Amino acid sequence: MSGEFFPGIPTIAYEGPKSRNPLAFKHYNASEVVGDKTMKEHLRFACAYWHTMRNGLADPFGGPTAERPWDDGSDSVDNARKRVWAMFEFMQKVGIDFYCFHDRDVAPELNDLTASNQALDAVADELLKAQNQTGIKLLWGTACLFSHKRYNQGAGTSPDADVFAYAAAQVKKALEVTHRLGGEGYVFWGGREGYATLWNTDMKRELGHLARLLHMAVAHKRKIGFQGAFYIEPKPREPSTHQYDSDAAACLNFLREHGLMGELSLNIETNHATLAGHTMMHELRVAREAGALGSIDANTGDELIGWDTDQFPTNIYLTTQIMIEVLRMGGFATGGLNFDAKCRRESFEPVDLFHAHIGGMDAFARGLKTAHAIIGDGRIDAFVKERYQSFDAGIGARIEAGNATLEDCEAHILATGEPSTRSGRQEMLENIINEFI
Ligand code: XLS
Ligand code: NI
Ligand code: NI
Repeated sequence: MSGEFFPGIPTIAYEGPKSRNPLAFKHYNASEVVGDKTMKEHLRFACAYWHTMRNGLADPFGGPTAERPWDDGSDSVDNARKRVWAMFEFMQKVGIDFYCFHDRDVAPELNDLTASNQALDAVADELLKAQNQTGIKLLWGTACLFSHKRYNQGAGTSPDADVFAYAAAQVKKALEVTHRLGGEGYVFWGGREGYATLWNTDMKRELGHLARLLHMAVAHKRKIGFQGAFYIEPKPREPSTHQYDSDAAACLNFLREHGLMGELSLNIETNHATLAGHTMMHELRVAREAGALGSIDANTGDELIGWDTDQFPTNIYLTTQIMIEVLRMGGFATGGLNFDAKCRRESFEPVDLFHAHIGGMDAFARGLKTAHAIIGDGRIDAFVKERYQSFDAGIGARIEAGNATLEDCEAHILATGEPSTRSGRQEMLENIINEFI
């Protein structure tokens, strides 16, 4: 492939921790083996089409700043086709093997559904060509059900059945295109599936409709033979006051209530965890322990700004915690680490896309190695195991097995007296973690 879009920027190489070259990896060494797999196989990085190619970097106080010389700014299909090659040149140079997109990132929304679908097909032809030429694959696709004016009061949860039907038609097409491109997954992020005020909202009906949309998608998936995974992505608010998929626990409850458990797993995003008032590790743990951790949107938020600022992850504690949860679930199956992240408005040059992704990849390489070392060391796991050992025998084992009654517990305490509790040792454990970072 020619270096037409990012001239002067080489393919990014691993140069090791002593390198001072900003356009090199210091820690991410794709072929290096950590445990049973290479870094590349563990991390399964993906690049987000919407941020990398389509985000002009505007904020609520100012317009776009991003310089993207290959983009003529038009909504033409030709411009959309050209962007495909800029995206793939970028991914090849930075060494990322997967990408993710919304229907409306890759192709323009035109006058009606037929024209929009045709545009999407035309760009999909180009994407397929680029995939075949480079070996880059689609991690997941999705439909944008939140930008167009018609979705101002939601898509699957709109009070208007015609809007629901439009959203369903868009999901149908996006799913078919994802299937055609060999996508390994498909994401449902309920961009505006929530409410601005309860005074105009029938919450029960809206939630029922959202479940119908997902059941329709599951049925269509079977019909067309799409083998990829379905994910639901929690986010508590923004743009709505409340979004129904507010966190991992709420999503799991929704899936269980509507008979969708097993059909969808979760795509957990760091900045959304922050907005929900949780740590990323909490969200991942909740999803993993329900057997429903599917994929990750790897970004981070600014703790001082209450928005989904979608920054690149550079914090080693964060990436370590994430990789501990990923390793404990036995690694990704169809999922991966999708950089759902954008450069800052101040970082508007094309080369900044490289610095951003290099930083995220290096941070995750360190997180992977650190997590692997912590698990291998075993002190944390041994501590946790020991902490619960009173449930391994005696009254504890009977409680866990469901063989103890309130009377049994009373009899036990009458015989043994006041329990002697032990320290949780939080500080000691935090010190152990710091030995590895
Ligand atoms: C927005 C979401 C979005 C999803 C895909 O906050 O993170 O980008 O990942 O629709
Ligand atoms: Ni996301
Ligand atoms: Ni987000």
